[in-house]
Amino acid sequence: MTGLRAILWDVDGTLAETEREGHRVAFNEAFAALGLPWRWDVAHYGELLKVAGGRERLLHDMTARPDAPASPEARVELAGRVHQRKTAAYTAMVRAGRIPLRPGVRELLGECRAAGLRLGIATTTTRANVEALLEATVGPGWCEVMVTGEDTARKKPDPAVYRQALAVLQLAPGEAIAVEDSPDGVRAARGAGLPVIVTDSAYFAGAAIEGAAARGPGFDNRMGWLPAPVPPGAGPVRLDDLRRWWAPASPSSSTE
Ligand code: XBP
Ligand code: MG
Repeated sequence: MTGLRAILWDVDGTLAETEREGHRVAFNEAFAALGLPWRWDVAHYGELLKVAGGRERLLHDMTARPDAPASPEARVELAGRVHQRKTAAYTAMVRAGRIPLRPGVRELLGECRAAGLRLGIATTTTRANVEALLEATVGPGWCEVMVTGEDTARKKPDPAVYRQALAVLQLAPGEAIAVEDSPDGVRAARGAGLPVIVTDSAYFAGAAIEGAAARGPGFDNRMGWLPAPVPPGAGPVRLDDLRRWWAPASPSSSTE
C-alpha cells in the first residue's frame, strides 16, 4: 500500500484567514479609489463568497446595483479595473504582514516537508495574491505545484485546479489529500477524487459540508476534530493525524 504522498492546500480561509479583513477590505479600498460608493460589509461579503472568483463576485454584485453600468461590456470593463486595483491593495496588505498564516499551519508544513511529502497549492485566487502570501510568510520553496484561479477555465467547485495539480505531480487522487475550508472547495477536491480534510474558517465554520474525511477548528489544536485523533490528546495536529484521516478514504484501503 503506497502511503500518503502529497498534500494539496487551498489558500483563502485555509492557509490564512484572508477573506474578511483581507480581500473584503481590499475590494472596499478599490471602490473608494475608483470613486464608487459601493462598500461590502462583513455579512454581505459572506453572501458574495458563494460566487467563486473576485471578478465574478463583483459582476454578480453589480446585478443588484441600480447604479452599476447598464451594458455588459461596461460592467466587464469596470470589474476588470476594480479587480486590478483590489489585487494591488490586497498584495500590499499581505506584503505589509497584515495577513498571517493560520495557527499551526507553519509547523505542519514544516513537518510535512521534513517527512518528504510533496506539497502544492490549488486555489481560486489570483496568482499574485498567493505569491505575496508565501513571500510574506513561509516562502515559496515548499510549494512544488501552484494552480491558481488564472490557470484553469473553471474555478471551484469545478475540480479542474485539483486535477491539474495532480497531473503536474503525476499522482493518483488516492495518493494525496486536500486541505480546504469551504463547501465549494470540498466539492472541487471530491470531484477530483481526493480525500479532503476541512479546517473551519471564519466564514464557513457553520456551513454544511459533505464528504470530508475529517473536520476541525484548525491545526493548532487536536481537540474538536472529528473523527477524534488517535491517540487522543491536546496539542497541534500532526502529520500522523493527517495520515490516519487519509487512510480509510484512500483506494488502497477499499475492499472492492
Ligand atoms: C477563494 C476565492 C478567491 C478569493 C478572492 O479562493 O474564492 O476568489 O476570495 O481572490 P480559495 P480573487 O479559497 O480557493 O483559495 O479576487 O483573486 O479571486
Ligand atoms: Mg478557501
